[in-house]
Amino acid sequence: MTEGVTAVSADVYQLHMLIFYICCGIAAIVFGIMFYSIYKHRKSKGAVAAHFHESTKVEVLWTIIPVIILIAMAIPATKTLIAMEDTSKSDLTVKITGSQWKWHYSYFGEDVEFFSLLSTSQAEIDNEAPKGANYLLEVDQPLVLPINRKVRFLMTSDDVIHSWWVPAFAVKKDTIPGFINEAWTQIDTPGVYRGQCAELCGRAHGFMPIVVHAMGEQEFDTWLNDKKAELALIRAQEQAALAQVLSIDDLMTQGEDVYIARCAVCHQANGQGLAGVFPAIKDSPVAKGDLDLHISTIVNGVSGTAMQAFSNQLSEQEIAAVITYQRNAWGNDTGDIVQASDINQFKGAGEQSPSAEDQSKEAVQ
Ligand code: HEC
Ligand SMILES: [Cu+2]
Repeated sequence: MTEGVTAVSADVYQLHMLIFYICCGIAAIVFGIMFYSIYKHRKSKGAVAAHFHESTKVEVLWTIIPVIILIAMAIPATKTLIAMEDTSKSDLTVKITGSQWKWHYSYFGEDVEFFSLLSTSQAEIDNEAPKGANYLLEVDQPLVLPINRKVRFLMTSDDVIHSWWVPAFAVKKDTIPGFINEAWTQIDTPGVYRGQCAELCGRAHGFMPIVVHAMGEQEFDTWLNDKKAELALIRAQEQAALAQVLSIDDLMTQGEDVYIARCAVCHQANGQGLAGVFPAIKDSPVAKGDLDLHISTIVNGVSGTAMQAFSNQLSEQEIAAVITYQRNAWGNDTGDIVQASDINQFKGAGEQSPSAEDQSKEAVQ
């Protein structure tokens, strides 16, 4: 157990040690008396057992003493628990969304949001390269937080239950689909803190770590402004990409990158999926068949399955590239080329005609 870098984590640590020492004390007294009695009054010394029943004095004592000990432990424990739940008067709110298998961070009212994905290379995982110091505990984009400010977390999930756990903050909270949990932290020391998903959430549960960069307040403000500018630029580039027509080679290169980063965890790098769990893309009827169904599968996902909607996770350009890649890699060879504008058009058409969900709602009404 770590003392951590927040007031709450220090309290939790102290509480743990206090109760641990109380347990040790009780054990020493109880076992001490027991072993002493066994030794001192042993049969070989001619000890004769006393025959008596009911001693009100002793019974009252062995009820009252533990009750006092329990109350003495409950008071500090309750204080710490109440402090952990008190998310009021926060300076910054970050929404954390878990999904298979990555974290999404969104800074409230700041127009800054991004995904945070495992950055350990597949070669390290496959034992083909030496493992780095932060093996499976490193991400492409860490959560950045200021020190000395109260940060409130709102936690939810897109699919199954995950749990956001950073031991140094003593924050460990389940993220539950359709439900928002709250937690908070106020970090004392700048640094890099690592954690993991702590709820068994499927095949790549061990591959969705958490990394938090805690920095000085001014440094954080600068970072936030830079990030805003960076994201605005990316959005502008995405807008510009809608008008671009890329060659099949460019689409295949970009598509392969997107596929490896975002799809291979389920459908596998060789496109062959995992039998019975994740369908193969090689020779897939979807990847070789109707284009609209293929686009829809990625944009809208397949509801009720692990195939999530990538509409808000990838840009139109990235979706176009990965679809082109899937339709032409591994001998799929359809020769189809999909451009960002096609994806944009598909999304636009979807907005005009009522979706399947709306239709079913109407049917119910
Ligand atoms: C978390 C696991 C997961 C990830 C990540 C994932 N998929 Fe899927 N995908 C699935 C599952 C499960 C299905 C089967 C859905 C069903 O039952 O129809 C599927 C189905 C598909 C299909 C239809 C295949 C067929 O023959 O039925 C395509 C195409 C596809 N995914 C493309 C993608 C692309 C592109 C990406 C990355 C941008 C991706 N998937 C990422 C789990 C995943
Ligand atoms: Cu998880």
